[in-house]
Amino acid sequence: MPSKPNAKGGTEKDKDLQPDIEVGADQFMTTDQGVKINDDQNSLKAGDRGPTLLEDFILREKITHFDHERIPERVVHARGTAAHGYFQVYESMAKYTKAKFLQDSAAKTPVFVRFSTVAGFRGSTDLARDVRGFAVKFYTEEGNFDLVGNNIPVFFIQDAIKFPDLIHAVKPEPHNEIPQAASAHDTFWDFISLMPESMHMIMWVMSDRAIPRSLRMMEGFGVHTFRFVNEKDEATFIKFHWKPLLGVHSVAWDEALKISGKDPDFHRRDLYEAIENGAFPEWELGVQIVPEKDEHKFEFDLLDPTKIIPEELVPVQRIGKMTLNRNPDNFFAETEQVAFHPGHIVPGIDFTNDPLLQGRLFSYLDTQLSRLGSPNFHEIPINRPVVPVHNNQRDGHMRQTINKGVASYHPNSIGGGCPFQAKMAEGGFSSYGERIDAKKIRERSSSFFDHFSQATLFFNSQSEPEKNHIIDALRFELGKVVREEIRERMLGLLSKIDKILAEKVAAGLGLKVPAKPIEPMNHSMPADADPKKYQPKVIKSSIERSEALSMANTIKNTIKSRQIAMLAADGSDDKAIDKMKKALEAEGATTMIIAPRLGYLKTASGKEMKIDQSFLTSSSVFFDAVYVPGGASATLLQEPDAIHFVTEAYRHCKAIAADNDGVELLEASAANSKMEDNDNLAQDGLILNSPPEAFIKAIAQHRVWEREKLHKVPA
Ligand code: HDD
Repeated sequence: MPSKPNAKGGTEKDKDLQPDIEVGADQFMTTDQGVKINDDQNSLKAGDRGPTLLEDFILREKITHFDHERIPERVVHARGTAAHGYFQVYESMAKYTKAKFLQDSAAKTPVFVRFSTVAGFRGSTDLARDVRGFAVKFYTEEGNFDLVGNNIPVFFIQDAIKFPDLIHAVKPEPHNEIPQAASAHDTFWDFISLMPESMHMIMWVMSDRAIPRSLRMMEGFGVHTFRFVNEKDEATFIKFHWKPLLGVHSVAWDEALKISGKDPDFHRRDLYEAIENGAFPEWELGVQIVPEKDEHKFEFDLLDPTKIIPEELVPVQRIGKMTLNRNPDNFFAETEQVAFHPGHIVPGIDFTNDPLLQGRLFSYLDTQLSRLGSPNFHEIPINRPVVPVHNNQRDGHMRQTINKGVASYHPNSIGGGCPFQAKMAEGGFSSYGERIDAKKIRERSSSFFDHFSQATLFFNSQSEPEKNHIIDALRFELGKVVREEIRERMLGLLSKIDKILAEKVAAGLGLKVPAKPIEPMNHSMPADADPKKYQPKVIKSSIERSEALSMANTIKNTIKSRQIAMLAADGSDDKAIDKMKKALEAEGATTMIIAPRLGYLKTASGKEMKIDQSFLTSSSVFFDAVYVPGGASATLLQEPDAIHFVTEAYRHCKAIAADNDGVELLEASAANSKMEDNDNLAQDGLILNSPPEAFIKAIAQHRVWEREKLHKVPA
């Protein structure tokens, strides 16, 4: 059976990790050989001022280990953070799949999830404009299943052979290693401008999806079409989705830039603290199911990873829930050493011929060999399955398993034929018997040649503020490109998505949209190809808008785990603070007192109140909303940082509440412009002298993006 929580509420995987956990508390310090150390302060010397002796095995061991502490970072997705948890299916999916972890709604399957950015190095900022990796390792009773996805449902390229080109283009440029964790440079846009197949993904990456508010507030996607296979060996096509129960939310670009400087670990910290505070992030697993007979029913190819299946065509069925409830004990041992691989599947799940997926099936095992240094990386505690492993793989660097017996081959008679193969009825994996009758050919199917219709669908599905953010992002990114011909090529491609989009971007760049995109438009073609045959196909999508594509339509009924700043100083109204704090915390939010200095403040009723952060150590960009109680306006108005705090929160479209003379701080800030000529301030997220409920409602809206119409960020 899959794991049931053990006595301490842990999963099978938690139990499996127990023997490898080391705690030094109340223990003697030892060498790696277990010898107790008497002096860890001084090396062994010939006389107290003499040379250090080579004989000092304690010194040598310690320094040697230190010298080898680093391993290569991931070539992509180097920057990441992870958490443990479990997955539970809502009801049996036996009709579609025999995968055991999708059968029993009482069973909890342990998971380990790593979120990441793609382009930046290990130490880069969390808030870079980038795709987020969303990799889930399910430790099932039939072995590990890895769903190695992203927070964007499509990809830049259609064939894995282009992946090294894509990554070389986006990584810092090779001559000067600039810029870090950014796509806003010539090599990236040079490549993209020659690859029209990337246009759909570009729309997503230029949207606010690429700057999430929190890793807990983003969707996840398996991207490729996979297969479910049931007991009768019947297959269906599947797209995997993760839907966050907190909704899908992002920060503003100006915020992202500021957070990158003020707290580059913002997402990592947010995930860690949410879990420590018991606000466990949750996602529902969704699937879009397409019967095999419908494979060719769509105006796009199911095997093309640059396409979604719009939810209007095939709804997403929510089949289970994942909860992340435990932080790793050791970043290196777990988060750094975890090794995902889309090729790790279990009976009941299978691949399709998506050429991007097929290439990935080679890459992951290969990259782990150089990153983790040995074919035995599956034995590292975080990677090993919760079921026993028996096979004839032997030896290699760092082998942990002590295989008994002399027969390390199959068939054998000496070992009684063991380990033996499992029949399918015994859970043996057998690949789905897809019929293939084909000529070997190095080509791309013409069914992959529509590069614009879904880019247009995405753009059309966005709210006005979201569209403006895409335009701003493109102006920024292309504005950082030095070579003008690259900008012009991009404007040509953008005009194929939406004329107004292209014109607005062009205006920001001081350019005109070229009358005709530069031909041939597609450089991703074989040397001998006829360019005419490789031109993108123009298809009009049967769907003009898709609600699910806009974050404006996401869940906005909760403030769980949101961070609220309360600006206070000596004299602040403690009763108002307590009332607001209680109401916000009852809804699952976290509050912090921010004041001109650290220490304690004296409240209106003479009490001492602990200050959590000062204006110097904190910033409005770390918070979702701001509250200014009455009582201390005279002091706060003397603090330019307090006024700036409110101005910035206002310009970043956040909910702001104030009571009594606290309102004066808003009047001294950028919010004042709105207050002069607006009698429906609550709609604008400004909650004055109102009960906490009104503030809670406003915070749940996440942002009042409409504010940008009048007053754009930056603050
Ligand atoms: Fe990949 C890592 C997701 C295309 C080659 N990839 C990696 C990770 C994620 C993805 C989430 C980080 C896993 C972790 O946290 O350790 N990759 C994707 C998605 C793709 C995709 C959703 C397209 C749909 N990737 C892709 C292609 C190739 C690779 C086409 C190569 C042909 N990816 C790798 C890799 C990495 C990797 C080089 C680097 C580190 C690692 O594998 O473990 O093998």
